[in-house]
Amino acid sequence: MIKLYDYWRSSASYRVRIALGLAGEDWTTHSVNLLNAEQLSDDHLARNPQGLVPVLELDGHSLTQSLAQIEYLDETRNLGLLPATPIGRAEVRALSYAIAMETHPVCNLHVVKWAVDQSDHRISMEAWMSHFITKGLTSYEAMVKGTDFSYGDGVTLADVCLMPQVYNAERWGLDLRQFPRISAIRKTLDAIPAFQRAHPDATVKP
Ligand SMILES: N[C@@H](CCC(=O)N[C@@H](CS)C(=O)NCC(=O)O)C(=O)O
Repeated sequence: MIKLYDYWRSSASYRVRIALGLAGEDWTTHSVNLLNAEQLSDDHLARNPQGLVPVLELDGHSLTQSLAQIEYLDETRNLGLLPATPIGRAEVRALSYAIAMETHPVCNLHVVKWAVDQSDHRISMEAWMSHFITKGLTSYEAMVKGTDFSYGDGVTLADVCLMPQVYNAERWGLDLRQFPRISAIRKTLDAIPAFQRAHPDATVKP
């Protein structure tokens, strides 16, 4: 059985849950409670020296980094999350990285908490999140290359990265109506069972 070490509200874990669902795989969830710093326990550091979730155990391997895990699933389960052409793959990766490598890392809890502490609380967590998520989604809105999906006519890696960021945006109080293209894509993705099953509200909590 596939094992996913995850945390229900972790965006990176949410991405992998979507990909597992798209692959039609079943998995067991092993919750790593970030609020109790379980990601820094000896057991978890042995699984991932970076002290991050998710960790995915499958096919006799233990994988870290959500995009690496998703690309592994894509290649071994033929999910078609990346287009067939080099330019298509470059464009989908650009959308995916705009979320996963620009927006998400600066909104990671340990980053934000450090900024709040260092500023003696002159920076609030809400203001930081709102600033960086708005910046990230504003760029994404201008970058999308599809109407119902982020790119073309089907689900790609970009959509898998987008939905957890949308969840996070709403969690921090952003009004998504300012992003009409993202809102339309979100409506399509909300109707897909793999996206529904991966949603934090449908997931095992610690
Ligand atoms: N680039 C990594 C990011 C993973 C990551 O940031 N995970 C967060 C949860 S979404 C985490 O474990 N944070 C723990 C912490 O901040 O201490 C990936 O895509 O897997």
